[in-house]
Amino acid sequence: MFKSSLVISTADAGFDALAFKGDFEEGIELAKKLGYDAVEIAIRDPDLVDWSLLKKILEKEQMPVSAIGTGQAFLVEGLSLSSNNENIRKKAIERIKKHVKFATFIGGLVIIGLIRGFWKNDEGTKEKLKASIKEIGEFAKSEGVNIVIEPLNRYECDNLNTVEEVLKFIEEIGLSNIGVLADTFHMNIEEPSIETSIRKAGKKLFHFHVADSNRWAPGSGHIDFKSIFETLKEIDYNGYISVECLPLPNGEEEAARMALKTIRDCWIP
Ligand code: LER
Ligand code: MN
Repeated sequence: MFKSSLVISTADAGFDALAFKGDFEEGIELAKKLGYDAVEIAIRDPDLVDWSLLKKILEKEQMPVSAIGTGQAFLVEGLSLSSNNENIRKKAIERIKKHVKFATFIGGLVIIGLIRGFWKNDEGTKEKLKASIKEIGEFAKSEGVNIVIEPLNRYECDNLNTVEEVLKFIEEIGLSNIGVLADTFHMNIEEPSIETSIRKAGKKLFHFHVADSNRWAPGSGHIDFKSIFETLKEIDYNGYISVECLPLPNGEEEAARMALKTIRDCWIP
C-alpha cells in the first residue's frame, strides 16, 4: 500500500513554545492540505518539546507520525553514539532513550543517522557504536518501538555509508526491532545499484526517504523512481515513503506538492 509522509522542517526544538507550535502546526497543516498521509519530525531534545501540545495538533489534523529524526542532537550538541568519550556517549544514549519514550507517546520509529557520530581521528569506534545501539535497541524493544539506522553518504558521515554495511551491523546486533532507513539521495551516491540494495534489505527495510539526485523534489533530477518503487513492491515494502528534500525548485510548498505528485504517479502506474 502507498503511504506518503512529509519531513517537516522545524526550527531547533529548543525554541520557545510559540515558535515550536507555529513551526509544527504550519508543517502539519501543509502536509495535510497537500494530501500526505503522515509527517516525519526532527526533535533535538524531547525534554524541550511540549508533548501534549504536539499530540493535540496531530490529532486535530488526524496526522500520524511516521518517524522521529534525532540528528540535531549531534549537529547542535555534538552528542555521538560512537564516541570514545564515555560522558558524551552516555549522554547520547540517554537522549535517544528519551526519543524512544517520546515515540511511545507520539508514534513513529526512531532514526539513527548523524547521531552515530564519526570514527575518524579516534573520535569514536564501531565497537562503541555497537554497544550503544544494542543498549538502545533492547530498551526500544521493551517499549515496543522500532529503530532504524540510515546509511549516509561519505560527505556527511564516515561510517555505515551503504545498505550492505548497515545490514551487516544490524545482523551483528541481532535485534528484530532494528531495521534500515534507505534514502534515495544517499543511495544515489553510495550504492552500486539502488534496486539491488533494496532487494538485499528486504524485510529489514523499515523506512524510506525520497529526494531526487540533486536532493530537490522527486521529479527534478535523474533518479528512476518508477524502477525503485517496482522493487519496493517486489519486496512487499509496507512502510512510508517519506519526502525529505530541499525546498527546491520552487520553495517548500511547491517542492512538497511536486514530490507527492511524482511519487504517487510513479507508484501507481
Ligand atoms: C537525514 O535523514 C539525512 O538524510 C541526512 O542527510 C542528515 O541530514
Ligand atoms: Mn534521509
